[in-house]
Amino acid sequence: ASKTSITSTWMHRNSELYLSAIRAPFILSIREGTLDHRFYTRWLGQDYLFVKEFCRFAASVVVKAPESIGDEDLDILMGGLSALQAELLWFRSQSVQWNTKFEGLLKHSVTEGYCRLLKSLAGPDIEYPVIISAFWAIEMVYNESFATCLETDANTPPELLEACQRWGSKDFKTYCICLKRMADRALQNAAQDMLQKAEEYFQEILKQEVSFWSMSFDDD
Ligand code: HMH
Repeated sequence: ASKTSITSTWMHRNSELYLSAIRAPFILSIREGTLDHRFYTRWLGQDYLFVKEFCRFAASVVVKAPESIGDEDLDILMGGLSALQAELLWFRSQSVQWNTKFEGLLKHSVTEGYCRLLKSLAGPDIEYPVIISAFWAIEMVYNESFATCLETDANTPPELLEACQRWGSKDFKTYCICLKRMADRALQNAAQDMLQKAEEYFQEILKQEVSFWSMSFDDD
């Protein structure tokens, strides 16, 4: 008999927080076609700074992965690193398209806080089941968020479609589902205290995502 997976249990147990992370006013206003372009370029710059730290975090997932994960799972992780390289290039091309400079851009305190969380997850005291489930959570929030901007009744303006497709596409969803399976497989054999630690990080990630969207949507 198949049981509900651990990651699905977390989503149900933290549904209020989860919903606030994937239905942020920032995302809803893209979907409605009302997002102020200043907010988009602010998000763009801060997310670029975030993604540069996220590259180090993703590399740490590979470092922590046990040999037992198998070839397909290693391919998924390496595909993720490769996609991040393309993402860095995309951010830089967006900065040209939107006429906004990344040089000298400073991290907002919210970005700073989220990057600090990434660094602590990449640290030596964090085990693979904890970091692989954090990896899934971070990618899943962006997928679920941007996917709503691609629904048939969405009014997403054409100039924002590229961003929405980057994270909201079917391909990215498939990647997230693969990460979710990897997380659940790793968590299956984890002790109770590690499961609890992993769920606490899951909650912390959702809170950081809510703050990140709010920062992007706020008037200074
Ligand atoms: C803040 N969360 C944030 N930025 C991202 N680019 C992702 C998640 C997913 O890649």
